[in-house]
Amino acid sequence: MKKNFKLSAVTLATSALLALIGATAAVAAEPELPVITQELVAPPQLPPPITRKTAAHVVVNLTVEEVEREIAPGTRYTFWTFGGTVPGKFIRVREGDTVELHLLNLPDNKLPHNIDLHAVTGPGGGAAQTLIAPGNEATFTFKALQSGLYVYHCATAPVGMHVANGMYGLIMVEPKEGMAKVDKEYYVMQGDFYTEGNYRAPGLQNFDMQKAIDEKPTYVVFNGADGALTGANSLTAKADEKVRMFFGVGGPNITSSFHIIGTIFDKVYFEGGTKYQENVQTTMVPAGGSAIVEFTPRVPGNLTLVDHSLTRAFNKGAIGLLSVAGPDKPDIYSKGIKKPLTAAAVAKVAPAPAKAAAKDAKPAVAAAPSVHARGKAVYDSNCAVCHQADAKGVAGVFPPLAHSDFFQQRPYEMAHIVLNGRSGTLVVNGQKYNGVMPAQDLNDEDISAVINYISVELNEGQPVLTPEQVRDMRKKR
Ligand code: HEC
Ligand SMILES: [Cu+2]
Repeated sequence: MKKNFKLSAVTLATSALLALIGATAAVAAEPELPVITQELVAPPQLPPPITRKTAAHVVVNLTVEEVEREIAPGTRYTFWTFGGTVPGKFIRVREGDTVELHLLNLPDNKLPHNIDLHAVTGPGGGAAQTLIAPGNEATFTFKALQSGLYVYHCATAPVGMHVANGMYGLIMVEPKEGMAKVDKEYYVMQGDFYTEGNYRAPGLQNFDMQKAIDEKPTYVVFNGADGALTGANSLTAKADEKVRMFFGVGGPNITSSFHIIGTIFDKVYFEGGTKYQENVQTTMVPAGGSAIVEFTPRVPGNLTLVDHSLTRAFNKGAIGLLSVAGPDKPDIYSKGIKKPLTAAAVAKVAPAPAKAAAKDAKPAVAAAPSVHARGKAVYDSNCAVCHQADAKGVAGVFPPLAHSDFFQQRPYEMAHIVLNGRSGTLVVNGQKYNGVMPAQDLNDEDISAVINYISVELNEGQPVLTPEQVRDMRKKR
């Protein structure tokens, strides 16, 4: 089986080479290919683009290392790695190259491991040839027949566990004509991790097989740790530089909705293949898959890498930063202005029902809906952040303002709370609260409008307050 594969690979390679080189076909067959040793660097860095125009015999020495290190600040985990890093060391070859892969399983490791490269044409992708116990070295060769960005991973049983512990990386098979020049290249992979303790629970955490089977990751992170690409580890670029990111998902389970907040991908070589889509916001990358994204930051500041399945980003670690340096460009991105709404501005954007009624009505009648609109605007921009957009609150944290028995008992007194803030215990609809509501910096009209809005629209009550009454309350304070 192995022999057959090798034979046919050589035949194919020879004909491919001849086809490529055409007239200058005096070029040698495989045994005479120049031998190059693959340079291995730690992610997010990777070997430079290939400049040679002919095939080579590339020797790759990958060492499996089982290492204990932080998965989050103060949380340790035992990773299994290709080359000591998660993701494993990036391999970069050229279409038509012969790759001689050496896998070393260090004597101090506890388990057998192997490698399956998706860039290989042949059953198992090298898994059988490289399955070795600690203290051994395995070697096999394959011809990189098809260009693309491919995932490699350990394929030793239980495979899901080996991958979940960090055993994956990327191999780029560059097309024969090479890749377009860019200013910066980065290497990022997303992976899901399953620990017995909760997210950021301190100490050494064991792998949790049941959580893995249930596909309920404790961590979803870039480059093997919460914070691997933030703070001092942030990626960097200058405005107007062309950035290429080789992005992969090791998994074992979770598909990424890969997005960078604050930029648009100029090009996405989706699924790591040879075609690209332009002007993309978010690209979906499956477990065991990849994408090459290219973009050009234009203005200074932080771009944020996320899995746009956002609780993974904000609650499981899938966040990275790319810090962009350069001068401000207000024509592309301005700093913006914020100011309170005036009654006239609100009247302009008053909802349709008011307009219909106002058509042939007297001004006095039209005033009520605009006050209502103002109350809603004040609510949306000042209260909704805590009491929620639907005013139902958050049980035990922020009391509801809609259907609040507390509010309904003395609605007019609620202006005191808005003016002065409130803390201490309080019971709304039978639920106890003990929070802090900060005093709201609003004028008399706004306070009257928001209280009347809450009373009429959210509690089936009457308007209860005029701006003058609020002004009097303010004086008494
Ligand atoms: C920063 C969060 C926050 C904001 C913003 C906020 N509130 Fe509150 N609010 C609270 C908390 C917390 C309580 C409960 C305080 C306590 O436990 O004593 C509360 C209580 C109240 C209550 C009494 C309880 C009830 O449910 O009837 C009213 C009325 C109220 N807020 C109105 C408002 C209005 C109107 C606004 C906007 C103008 C607003 N709040 C903005 C946090 C907030
Ligand atoms: Cu393994």
